[in-house]
Parts: sequence; structure tokens; C-alpha cells
Amino acid sequence: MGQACRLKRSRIILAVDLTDGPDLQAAIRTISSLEEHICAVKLNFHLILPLSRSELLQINGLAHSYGLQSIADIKLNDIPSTNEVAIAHLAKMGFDAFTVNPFIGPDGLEATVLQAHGLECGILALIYMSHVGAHFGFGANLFEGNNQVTPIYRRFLEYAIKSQVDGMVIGANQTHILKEVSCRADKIPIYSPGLGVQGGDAKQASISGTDYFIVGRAIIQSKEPVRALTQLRETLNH
Ligand code: O7M
Repeated sequence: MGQACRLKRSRIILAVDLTDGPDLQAAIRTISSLEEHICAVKLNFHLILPLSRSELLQINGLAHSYGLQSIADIKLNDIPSTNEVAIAHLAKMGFDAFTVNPFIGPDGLEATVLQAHGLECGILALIYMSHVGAHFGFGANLFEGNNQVTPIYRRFLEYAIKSQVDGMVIGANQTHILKEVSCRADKIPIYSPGLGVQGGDAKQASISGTDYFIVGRAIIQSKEPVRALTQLRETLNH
């Protein structure tokens, strides 16, 4: 991602969360009109479910032709043999990285990293999501022996460091978590969704440790997407 970020001089990843249709042409139009200002695209169920394999290949080919990385955001959370099949299919469709939920445990997470690296792809691990209610899962406490209590996200962080994931996903609106994690794992880049509609502040998140910003509706649903994107990019580049 670092290379794409330097090439495009942008830390913004476009979440191509199209809701109208959506169809291949709409995805192509969206990416082509905004590619200059972003370093990657992130496709999730909005496109991966309705589009065909060959359409997804075309989208990823287009992204690569613009020097963009492409992330398949399916938050893998299954047994190792099933995760393996999913990663193999997604890699064949031209994706460069996959999101994984460390809830699968350290061995399961490490298996995804080994497989992805063997395919020259990357793994982004969820550490603390952005949505309201994320604290019920990622912030829940594990009661250990000796009256010790550990929030689950700290355990996920340990798994992520041990497995040598390529990135960690933490909500832009979770600034105290961003600060803590960026101090404890400063070599693993942090990817933050949650700006705008979900309440995160770009400057605040950037200061707190976010390396890359994942942005969807604030751009996709804007009346002036290029303007919204260039403004955000300028804010982040200064
Ligand atoms: O900018 P938005 O709120 O319109 O969209 C944010 C995108 O990021 C959308 O595609 C979500 O599925 C995704 N996302 C979150 O909003 N919160 C998270 O904690 C994690 C993700 C994500 O991308 O995980 C990889």
C-alpha cells in the first residue's frame, strides 16, 4: 500500500459501496472519475455479491491500471479450510488484500497470512471496528486468572502482531484505541473507516495514528464527489 500511496500522493481508500444497481459500468465510472485522488479501492458485499467473477476481475484490472490496490472486504471469520477457499477465489479475481476477523484465533489468523503472502497478497485484521456497538464485541472484557481483565481488542492486537498481518483496521472514531495501538505496534499500518457519516474526524484520527483512511458515503453519495475527495486529501496532506 505504501507504494500506491506514494505514487498517488493519497492516503485515501475509496469504499466503492454503490447501492443503486449496482452494475459494472457504475463501478468503472466511479473508480475512473476518482482514481487520481486515492491509493486503493475497497470492495465489499455491495459489489462482491451482485457482480460476477469476471466483472470483479475487470474492476481489479482497472484499479491496477491506475496504480491502485484493491481490497476485498469480506471480514473472513470461518474455519481455516473455508477461509483458505475464500482467499484462493478472491486472489484469482485480482484482489491484493483481504480483511479478516481475528476472532478466528491466532492459528487461524496466521494461516490466512501465510496463504495470502504465498499469493503475494496481504491481510488486514480487524482490531476495533467503527460502528455504534463495536464495544460489545471488540471492547468486551475477557476475565482471566488472578482477577485479570483483558479487553478483546488487546488480544486481537497480540494475534495481529504475532501473525505479522499487513494492516490493522481501527475505526477513525476510536481515537483512544488508535493512540494505544499505534504506540504498541508502530510498524503495522492502521486503516481507519468511520469518517464523516460515522462521526470520525480526519485530523484527529491522523494525529492519533491512522495511516490510511477508508471512506465511502461521504464521497460516493456526495453531490460533488471529486470536490469532497480533494478537500479530504488536502486536509490529510497538510
Ligand atoms: O464511509 P462510510 O461510513 O460510508 O463507509 C465505511 C466503509 O468501511 C464501509 O464499506 C464499511 O463496511 C467499512 N468499515 C466500517 O465502516 N467500519 C469498520 O469498522 C470496518 C470497515 C471496513 O472497511 O473494514 C475493513
